This record gives sequence, C-alpha cells and structure tokens, in this order.
Amino acid sequence: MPNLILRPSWWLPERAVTPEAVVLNRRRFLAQLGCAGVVAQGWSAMSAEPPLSGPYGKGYPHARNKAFDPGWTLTEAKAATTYNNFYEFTLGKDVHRHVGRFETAPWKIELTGLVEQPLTLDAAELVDSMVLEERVYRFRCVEAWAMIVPWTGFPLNRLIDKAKPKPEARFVRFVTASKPDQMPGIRGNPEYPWPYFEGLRMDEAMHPLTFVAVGVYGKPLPKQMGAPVRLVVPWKYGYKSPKSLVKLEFIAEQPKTFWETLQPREYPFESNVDPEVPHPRWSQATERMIDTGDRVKTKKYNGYADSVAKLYPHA
Ligand SMILES: Nc1nc2c(c(=O)[nH]1)N[C@H]1C(S)=C(S)[C@@H](COP(=O)(O)O)O[C@H]1N2
Ligand SMILES: [Mo]
Repeated sequence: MPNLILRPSWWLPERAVTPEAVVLNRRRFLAQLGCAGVVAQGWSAMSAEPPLSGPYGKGYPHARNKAFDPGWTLTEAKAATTYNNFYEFTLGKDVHRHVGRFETAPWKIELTGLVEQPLTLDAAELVDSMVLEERVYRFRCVEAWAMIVPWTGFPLNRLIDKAKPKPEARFVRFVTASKPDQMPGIRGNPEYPWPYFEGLRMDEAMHPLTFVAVGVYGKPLPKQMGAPVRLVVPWKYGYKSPKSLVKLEFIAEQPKTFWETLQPREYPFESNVDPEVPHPRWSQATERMIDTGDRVKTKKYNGYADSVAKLYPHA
C-alpha cells in the first residue's frame, strides 16, 4: 500500500517511536554510578566524527558572530551528529552509519533560472571565497525534536547576489544531490520523488537569518548533516533546510516541495514553526531537546519572531 510506504518517520510523533531520550538519560545515570569509562567508550565506538580532510577544512574554527550568540547551552555535538534526518541514506536517525560511500568533493553548485548571471561554482572555491562566520541557531524539526548548534557559513543573500536575480524571480527552488550509488536510501525508497527539493520565497531567501552552512561545531559539516553545503532556515521546520545542495533555481511561481508533493496537508510550503498550529497527527506545543531529553515550550517562529514576523503580515 503506497500510502503506508510513503509515510515519513514522523507519521508518529518521534518521541513515541524512538527510545533515544531514554538511552541518553540512562547513559548519564550510568556515568553517575561511576561507569564513566565504559560510557565514554560507548560514545567513541558510535563516534560520527568526520575526518578533518578534504578541501573544506580551512580556517576552523571561524569567529562567532556576537549578534547570533545569545549564550544558550549548545546541544552536545555527539547527539547532533548522530541523530539526523537525511532520507537519501536511511529513514532512520543513524545516518552517520550509512554515509561512508558519499563523496562530497569535487562538488558543483549551479545558480540558474531568472538571473542575469547564471553560475556553476565549485563548492570548495565558493567556501574559500566567502568570509565565514559562526552563528548559534535553534533548529526545530517538525517531529517535535530540537537542538541548538553553532553553524559555520555565510548568509544565503551573499550567494544569491552573485547571480543577480531578475525582478521576475519571486521564488528560489533548491535541489539537492541524487547519487544512488552513494546514497542507499534512494534505491531503497523508490516511491519518493528524488532528488529532495525545497523552496523559499525570494524575501525569505534574502533574509539575513537564512544561512548557508558549510560547517558545524567548529569543523566542516559532517556528511550526515549535509556536506558540503546546506541551507539553514531557523524559523521554519527542519525539512525546509535542504542538505547537500546542487542547484538554486530562480523562478516566478511558487514551486512544489518534496514533502508537499507527498503530504500537502501536513507539510505546506510555508511551514513556519508555530506552537499553536498542531501537525494533523500531533501537537507542536512542545519540543524535546535531543541531548538532554528536556521538553520545552515551542516558540512562534522558533524564537525568531522579532526578525521574521514582518515577513508574514497576514499571519
Ligand atoms: N537532502 C535532504 N535534506 C534534508 C532532509 C533530507 O532527508 N534530505 N531532511 C530534512 C529534515 S526533516 C530535517 S529535520 C533536517 C535535519 O538536519 P540535521 O540532521 O542536520 O539535524 O534536514 C532536512 N534536510
Ligand atoms: Mo525534520
């Protein structure tokens, strides 16, 4: 029954289907009992630390931008790099175990469509050409989990400016990598409309919060988090932050998105974080921090209302 197969993992609220929080808390409990050594070994055995090689490793860590450093406690790097969504590899959270064959260099990114200056950029050259900064953002998945991570990168508007969009360009369509030989989830789930694709309004794409991440936790992005180049749109649900980008297409009409194609009622184009608008199958009023298991209140626009509410005057 295709409808069943097409159900995303968040068909159930993820807290109901994953024992992750319990596992993490149990580890802390064991550590308090004096089993810290065993615990640490467990962590390193599961380690997802990427090797610091390749063309994306220069200059780390980059200076943190004080304007985006509210002093929040960061999510543990181990949790953020081992609990991921990247369906091209697996529908499970252990993406880091499935990315071994994924080659992220060389890598091309194309800017095309309604622009004065169509461009095809080498990702390593692009990263080298940009002034990189670190920003601490909250990140909220529609599955009601959240994290606070330091991304390294640059505002998307600096990349868009290079292509000089025409006035008719009202939307940006983002297309991500499709490498079936390297991404086992693509062949494993042929019902999905690969490649993964997303979209933003032009004013959302140009907003200074909208960020192109090339690193996290002071290192180049690990493959499972979307190497070499991904989007981060902190006031929208996580699926609006496509990973491993290969194309930005400037267009006049609102594009369809990957999840909207599958479940339009559940994953509409705009998808701003809103505690008062429940997902059709669960509440969005609270969220679970992926490292501590703490449950906290969800904030409108994921806490970024002061910056972005003006984009949505009719909301
Ligand atoms: N290409 C691609 N990008 C993607 C996804 C995906 O499956 N494929 N999942 C999205 C979802 S649902 C979330 S919550 C975030 C997860 O980002 P993280 O694993 O770095 O936390 O990536 C988003 N970007
Ligand atoms: Mo998500």
